[in-house]
Amino acid sequence: MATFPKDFLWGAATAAYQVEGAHDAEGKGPSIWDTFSHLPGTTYNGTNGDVAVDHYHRFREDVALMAELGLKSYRFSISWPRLLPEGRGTINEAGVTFYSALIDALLEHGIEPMITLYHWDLPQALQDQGGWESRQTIDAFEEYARLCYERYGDRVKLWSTFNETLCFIGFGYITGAHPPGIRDPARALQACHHVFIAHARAVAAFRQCAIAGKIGFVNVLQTHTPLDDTPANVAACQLADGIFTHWLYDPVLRGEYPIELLHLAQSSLGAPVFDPGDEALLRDNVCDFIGLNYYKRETVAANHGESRLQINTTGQKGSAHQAGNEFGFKDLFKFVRNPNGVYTDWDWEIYPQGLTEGIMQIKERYGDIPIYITENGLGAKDPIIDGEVVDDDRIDYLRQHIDAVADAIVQGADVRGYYPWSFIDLLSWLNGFQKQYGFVYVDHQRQLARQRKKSFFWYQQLIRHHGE
Ligand code: BGP
Repeated sequence: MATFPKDFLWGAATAAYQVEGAHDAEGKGPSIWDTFSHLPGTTYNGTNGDVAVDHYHRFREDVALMAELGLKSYRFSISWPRLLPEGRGTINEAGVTFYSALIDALLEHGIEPMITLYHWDLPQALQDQGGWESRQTIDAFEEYARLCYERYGDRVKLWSTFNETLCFIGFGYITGAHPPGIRDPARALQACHHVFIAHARAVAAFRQCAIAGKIGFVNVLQTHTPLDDTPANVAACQLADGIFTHWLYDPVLRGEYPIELLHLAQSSLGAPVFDPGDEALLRDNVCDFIGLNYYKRETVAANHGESRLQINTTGQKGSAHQAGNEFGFKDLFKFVRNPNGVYTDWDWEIYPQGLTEGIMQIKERYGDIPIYITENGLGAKDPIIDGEVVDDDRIDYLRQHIDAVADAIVQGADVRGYYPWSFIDLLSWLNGFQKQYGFVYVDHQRQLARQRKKSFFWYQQLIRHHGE
């Protein structure tokens, strides 16, 4: 019997800001990433998505490559300020038409579109009015979601509301490395709560509009393991699970926060504050499916030192784990090097088994929820030999992780699709263009010419044989 279900979706993923470019074309409004990336010192070597890989103008060429690759599905995000330059109100029809044409091109090639409504590029106009800390952004998100359902709901069946609260709230409001660059845990919790409410409202609207499809949420899946079995490190690891996983999955899959952590947060930080009706909204609008973005596991130890919130954005191996430099929160936990681990140049542990373990942990806590692996991939500086991009390490990485998905399916998990990150080399938020993930190489010295990598042909064969 074949491991992967007959209609399993072999896909690939991208996000608007990282591929589209055309940052001010045809009526698009600025997003917080347009503003932030233009501030000195915010990104790797000042890179930004002004042009990115110009997918906005080259999407037909890119979709033709997706078809050649044999993709069954393509996950992409919509740029909110391209549709609604002010975040709400006036509609930019040129933006609406762009995604409509993209969807049609995908469908013509038999590629199922999977839309992410929010992959971090909030309209700057909404940030100026408080961003996710303001409940008005919840109303604006519902308006934006309804516009997308109205214009694309006749053709698109797979939708997710948000991508990775852990990253855009964590980096945006705790470490300050992403816009809006705030460092305040209480404000982070309140902003995050508003995201959950915006999600619930968008799910309710989806069901009201009777869209013939499914709607979910995409989260980071990061497995944690204690450095050793000392009680302090085991407790630190449980806390990391609670904050990085349960806090972010429970509200969208169970319709409530993990209660002990909620009480702890409210008593120590005074957040999140609920409005009347919030509890019912969460309870009544849980997801149809969950999207999991898996890259790495973290080894966890108790942290008796100060908070350190830097990550490796240079690709200089080992820098994240130098003594005293480890990412961690004072008195809570820190992420340390696993002495037996295999790491990428960005100090991300390569641990395929963690994908099986993580999927099974989700199944155990949340029951038989349909699962899509919405991101998974290797960030690397790919070797070029005689003009060919020979990304053997990426092939090894993906092969092992696809095996890990197969193991989870054999163990009874309902995994319905796998979307490597990324379809094409694109802008990494803080790491510029040097951290490559794609099946397709983009030559920045030759007018962004596309070139198939070795992994392209490998994945093409894998899809042809349905992963067997
Ligand atoms: C996820 C994001 C993606 C992508 C990926 C790789 O967190 O959803 O947008 O960027 O990580 O991350 P990075 O580019 O930092 O290596």
